[in-house]
Amino acid sequence: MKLIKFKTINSTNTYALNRFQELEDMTAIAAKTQTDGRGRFERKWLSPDCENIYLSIVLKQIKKEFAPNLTQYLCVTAAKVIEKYSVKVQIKWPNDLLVEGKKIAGILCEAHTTHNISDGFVLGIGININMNEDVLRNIDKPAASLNLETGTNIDKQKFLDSLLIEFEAGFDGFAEKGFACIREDYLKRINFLGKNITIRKRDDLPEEKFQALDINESGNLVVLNKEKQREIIFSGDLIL
Ligand code: BT5
Repeated sequence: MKLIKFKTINSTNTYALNRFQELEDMTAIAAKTQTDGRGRFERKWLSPDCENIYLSIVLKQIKKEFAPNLTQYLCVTAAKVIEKYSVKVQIKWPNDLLVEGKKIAGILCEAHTTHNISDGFVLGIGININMNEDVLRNIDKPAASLNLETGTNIDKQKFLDSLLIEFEAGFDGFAEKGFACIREDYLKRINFLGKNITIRKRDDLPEEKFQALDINESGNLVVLNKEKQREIIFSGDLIL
């Protein structure tokens, strides 16, 4: 896997999207710091220069039907790497990794289009591995960092190597079979099935209450709405 490293960049996702045509499939872009790190729905991803992971991967050969599962594939991959440090990770549908209820990583998957046709994806992840405690406390939601969970500084290069190796190792299987090949790994890291949950489908929509039933074969969240009808939720935020 080719890795391009930057000291400072606006956003590794933005860089990869802007240079998509010239970047090879499976190129990874990493930066020490981002000046305009992005979350979903135009939110910000706090990206200070403190040996954290800010990474994007260019993916050009993904079957359309598996594209929505790229985020889940990276969730499982990153969870496995974090767990190597003896830290228990939970996946919060759809794109967060939590440690004891606090967000340690977030994923942003964006489609690249040429003449309105999608020709691939940029899959980005931010992982707090050496976050300064004061910076972490300023995040508007509970956040975690691996160094603070383990009580020791994390070797960033080792973590990054491990993440890229894990990502590549399972990718062909995922590209062929989609969510089916990670479903078990995904399900064992979520803890809200069967429970009453609150979801906001978009920032400008009100919160809605559901009972979480399942993650289906395609990786979508299946819920029971207040009319007791089954509903499939494709995107949104789970509010815990
Ligand atoms: C995400 O969005 O969680 C996706 C984050 C993706 C970041 C990576 S870094 C490399 C690549 N390049 C980019 O520009 N982006 C990707 P979302 O689910 O919308 O969550 C955003 C919310 O997470 C914010 O509104 C804050 O509440 C919280 N947040 C921001 N920075 C954080 C951090 N460093 N650690 C934990 N939580 C954070």
